[in-house]
Amino acid sequence: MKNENLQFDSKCVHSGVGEYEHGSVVPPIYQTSTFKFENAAHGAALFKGDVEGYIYTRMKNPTVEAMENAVAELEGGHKALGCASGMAAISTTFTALLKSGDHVVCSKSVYGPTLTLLQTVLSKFGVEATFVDTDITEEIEKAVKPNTKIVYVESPANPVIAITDLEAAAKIAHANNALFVVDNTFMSPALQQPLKFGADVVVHSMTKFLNGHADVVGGIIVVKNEDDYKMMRRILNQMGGVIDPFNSFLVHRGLKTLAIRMQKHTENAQIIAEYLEKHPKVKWVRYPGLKSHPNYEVGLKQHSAPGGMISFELTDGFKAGEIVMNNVKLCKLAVSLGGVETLVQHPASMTHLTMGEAARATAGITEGLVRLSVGIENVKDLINDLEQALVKIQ
Ligand code: LCS
Repeated sequence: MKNENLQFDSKCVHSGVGEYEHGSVVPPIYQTSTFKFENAAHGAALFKGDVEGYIYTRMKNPTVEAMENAVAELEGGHKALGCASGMAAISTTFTALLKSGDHVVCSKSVYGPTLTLLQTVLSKFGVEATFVDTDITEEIEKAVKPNTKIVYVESPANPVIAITDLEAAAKIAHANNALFVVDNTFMSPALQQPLKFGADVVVHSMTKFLNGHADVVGGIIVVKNEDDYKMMRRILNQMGGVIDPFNSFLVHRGLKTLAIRMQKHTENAQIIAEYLEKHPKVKWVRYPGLKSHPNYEVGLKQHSAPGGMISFELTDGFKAGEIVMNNVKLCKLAVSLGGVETLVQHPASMTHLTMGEAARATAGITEGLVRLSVGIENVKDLINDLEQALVKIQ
């Protein structure tokens, strides 16, 4: 049976899996840096591209390729390129698609290092960026210029959970001959597939939901056609930020439970978001599953469920945030997200520290904002833990 005829949860289990020696049901880990040629002519033919095969793991490796094929299939893309981290995927994408004199329209609220990459590294090579609230579609329209080559968004965005209308953003990008690139880390293809809404390239930090077990750092770029794939593969090979076979194996293993994990993350997060929204110590909650989310209706068009990420602001700002973070016991105080365990963090002093206070303020990252990556524990235990921490606020 062809995988394309399968439902998404079945695809999670079977994508990227082929036939292996000894009847192994999972792809073996080809933990090798290089591959032996049959003879000189075979080596030459491989380098010329006249025959299919493996040369060197930075260029191509069967374990990495199996995982890449799985993610490409789940995102509905043509092919994918495994990278050493989410930032390697993002920096490789920008390097491959931009040249000096080009302009990028980017969400104000994105993962801090993505913003600083554009501001401090790519700017050195003559790339200019404008940061806008992409969840307000007109802001994208206003920011686009004749030299805009990429419209770049995270939706929902890290950490304010802003939702951009993907279809509308894609239309604006394409009307201006620009590409639309989406970081789909917060939703994963189990809940949102941006290529269906017009994205040209999808990137992920696989460190998060795709792997799902907080034991891998990895990234991926998903593309729509063979020409883009070949061009990106060349750049990734030259930049060198590839993922290794063992981490690819772990991600591929994690993918098998992606659908069921995302379902449980969502179930728990919805209950917790509703609990927080009613809590007297909580000023506001941002969660795509709450009607109070300003782009709740946009979310319904493009994701099948609201996911596992919540942001909230405590009534007493920074100090109260500190009390909650120092008192949670089951929820771990740690950055990163998307693992089976619930993590809590404070963006202003952690993930978004490097942006600086002014950029945080314009991105809506208030000093008392707390971000919760809801895990798959029993939700009663999570609420008990949050409650005993919240009551400590005077
Ligand atoms: N994109 C998003 C949306 C992210 O949240 C992150 C990391 C990245 C890209 C970069 O991925 P990495 O290179 O770490 O694999 N986000 C983190 C966070 O919120 N806390 O720690 C890392």
